[in-house]
Amino acid sequence: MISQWQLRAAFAARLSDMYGREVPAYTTLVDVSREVNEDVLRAQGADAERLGSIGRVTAERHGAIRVGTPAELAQVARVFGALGMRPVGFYDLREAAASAVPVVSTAFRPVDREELARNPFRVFTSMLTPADPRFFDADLRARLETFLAGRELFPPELLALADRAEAERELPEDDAERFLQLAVTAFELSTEPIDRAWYETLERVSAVAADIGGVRSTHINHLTPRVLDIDELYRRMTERGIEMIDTIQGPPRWKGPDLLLRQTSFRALAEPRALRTPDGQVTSGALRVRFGEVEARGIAVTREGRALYDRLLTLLDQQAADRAELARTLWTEHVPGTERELAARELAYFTYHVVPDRPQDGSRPPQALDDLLAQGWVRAEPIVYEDFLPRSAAGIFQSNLSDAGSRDNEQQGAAYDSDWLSGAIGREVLDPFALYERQQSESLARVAAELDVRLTTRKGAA
Ligand code: OOG
Ligand code: NI
Repeated sequence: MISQWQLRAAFAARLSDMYGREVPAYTTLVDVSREVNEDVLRAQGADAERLGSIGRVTAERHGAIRVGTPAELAQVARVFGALGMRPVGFYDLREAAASAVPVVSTAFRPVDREELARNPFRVFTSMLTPADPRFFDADLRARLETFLAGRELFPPELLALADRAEAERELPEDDAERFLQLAVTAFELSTEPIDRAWYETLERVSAVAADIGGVRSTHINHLTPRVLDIDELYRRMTERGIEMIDTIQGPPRWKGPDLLLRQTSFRALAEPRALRTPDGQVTSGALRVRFGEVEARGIAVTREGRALYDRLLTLLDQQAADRAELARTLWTEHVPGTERELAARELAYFTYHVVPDRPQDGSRPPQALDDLLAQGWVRAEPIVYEDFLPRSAAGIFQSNLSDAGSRDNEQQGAAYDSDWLSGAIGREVLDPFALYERQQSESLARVAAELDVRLTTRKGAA
């Protein structure tokens, strides 16, 4: 029997092989990431593994896919459900991007600590919003919805196998093999000729809309390795002559702990695609949609920590000066520079563990978490951020569009939120903060039980 996490790991590995054949620059990105990670590990030793073992980090990938309708998203949820991945978080990129990015997104990922440690594969999944009149008028919306309703992204056999794997949490070897083949194929770039006139109609609104609704299948848009020093990665890729987008999205490089997520990418490459012209001829054209992204992950922040991050971004937006320099200054001024202080001010999430060789002089442990930490009874381990950032995602989308597209901001946008998405796909879209919070409070409960104390934190009882 092949268990869900084995299916997930195998799927991620096969997708990586396929994407490497499709987009060779991705293989370069993976190679350079591995080199950087090895160098960081050599230079920093155990510290380099504070946010994940080198085994996890080396295998770690996130993918990005884009679909057209709630029905398609519900099918995606079944395929990833088979791999033990659940929808987490709601990202509205229509609001986060200045240019036309008419999608809302969630991320499918494992949620349990052990599952994440086994294989943390996640997929940022975006869904087109044809009902949003800022992008699509009534006529285009109707044509788009008809087109989307007439295509099939996932064969019924794949969905049936997925449902079985989700219900039974494993598959017999032969079925697992079949499932993996069908699942990987579903995300392969199709060779079917694209209706050029239709694609161009959508492209005038948004290149993202064309990539999703202009073709009869879906494909992996990018696959992202994790790197331990993204500034160094950026430098080495540039040195190799690969054109990177001009920024690293997310928090700045600074002296304090790594927080949240930093991402950058190389520019989308022209790929040959078959196009059908209005007179029915098939010609060979080229489309630039798929790119290579890389990320560095930091500590998960609490709601308060996130509010602070968003506030600093707003401050940054108000300035025209050198953003990178200013971001560093703002962070140094406003963000605590140590894990201890981040934890004490409840800005970031940690798990707490009783130190096995704690003082054994017969003294009773204190009740305050601060004291337990200071006196060496308990240590704190940072919880890694497993999710995404809407502004960064919008920046990544945007920096890879050659044209801003068109949007009519006079129109009232169609409303979508996390609850809507849950209803549309028939599964609860989970709140990432609640997931981190639970990990932290479970660890505190274990500490309290092991030491037999009534724990107090700065804000009161734990
Ligand atoms: C997704 C862009 C956002 C990320 O990691 O934030 C993204 C897409 O291009 O489909 O990949
Ligand atoms: Ni991505």
